[in-house]
Amino acid sequence: MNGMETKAKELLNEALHSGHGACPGCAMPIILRTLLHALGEKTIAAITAGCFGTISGSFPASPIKIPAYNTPFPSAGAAGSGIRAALDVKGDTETTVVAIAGDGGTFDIGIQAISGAAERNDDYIFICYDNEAYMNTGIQRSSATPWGAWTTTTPPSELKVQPKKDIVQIMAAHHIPYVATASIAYPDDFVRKIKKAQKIKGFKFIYAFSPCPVGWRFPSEITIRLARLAVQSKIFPLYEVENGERYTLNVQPEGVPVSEYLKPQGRFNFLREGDMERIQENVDREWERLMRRF
Ligand SMILES: Cc1ncc(C[n+]2csc(CCOP(=O)(O)OP(=O)(O)O)c2C)c(N)n1
Ligand SMILES: [Mg+2]
Repeated sequence: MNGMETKAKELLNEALHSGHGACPGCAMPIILRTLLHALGEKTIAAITAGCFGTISGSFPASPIKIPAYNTPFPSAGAAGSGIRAALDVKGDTETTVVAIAGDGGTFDIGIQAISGAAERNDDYIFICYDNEAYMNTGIQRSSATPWGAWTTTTPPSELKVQPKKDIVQIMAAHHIPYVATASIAYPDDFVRKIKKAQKIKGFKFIYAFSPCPVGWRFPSEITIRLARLAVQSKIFPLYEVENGERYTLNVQPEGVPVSEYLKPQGRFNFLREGDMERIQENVDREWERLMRRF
């Protein structure tokens, strides 16, 4: 085989092909590619309405190699449980089931089915990709939108005043075998967590940070840098929680000022005097609260 043929074969072996519907600079194709690489092709996905649904394609055209079921907005949790149950009836214990939903489909409308699946300890992986708003329908705020952010439903005169919901603690409080946060800026850590989750029996929750150039108003070439700054400024800590009690910190942040992460994003252009300091104090307080659990 010559070099071209080898390259072509490699591309055909990719579980995510080009031609997906993501915007330039979107974190999701990177999340999806990482996920599919780590899980392998013996995987079935349930994907909610949201940007991920458009990226993974509309029937009959799909850029992903694995079978995927597009679910209604609230139903990724229920679909994951159902697919697992159907495979169990068929005696198929080999296939990995993964349910994928955005912050809206997880924190908000999807939470009851996810909580139910977690409580029953259904055997599949749930991935929440958090782009901190309802992006697919036009950047409306969700309960994952951070304090002080602009969205189309939190205009400059009424920026978000509620803090972000702490979904990791909510899921850890279900005492499921595995909860982990993940970032595309730390791909080895991301892959390790997916592979680890795949080996554990029961309900696994992986929470992936997903910067969105369109909704957060930043240039598409700095997606990975922002993802890294979120970790290094302690805004998005990388850690694992096993059985609701065993905490492991995976990356020790440098403690970069939050302003370095916030300033490149137009959604934070409307912060008033003193707001930046207020966000910094809040991040420091949350970090100390989290560290007490380790
Ligand atoms: C019951 C219901 N309400 C509203 C919608 C419209 N809708 C489709 S996707 C979406 C937002 C999804 O937000 P999120 O889960 O954060 O995913 P993102 O679009 O950000 O990727 C909404 C409101 C719907 N499909 N079903
Ligand atoms: Mg979203």
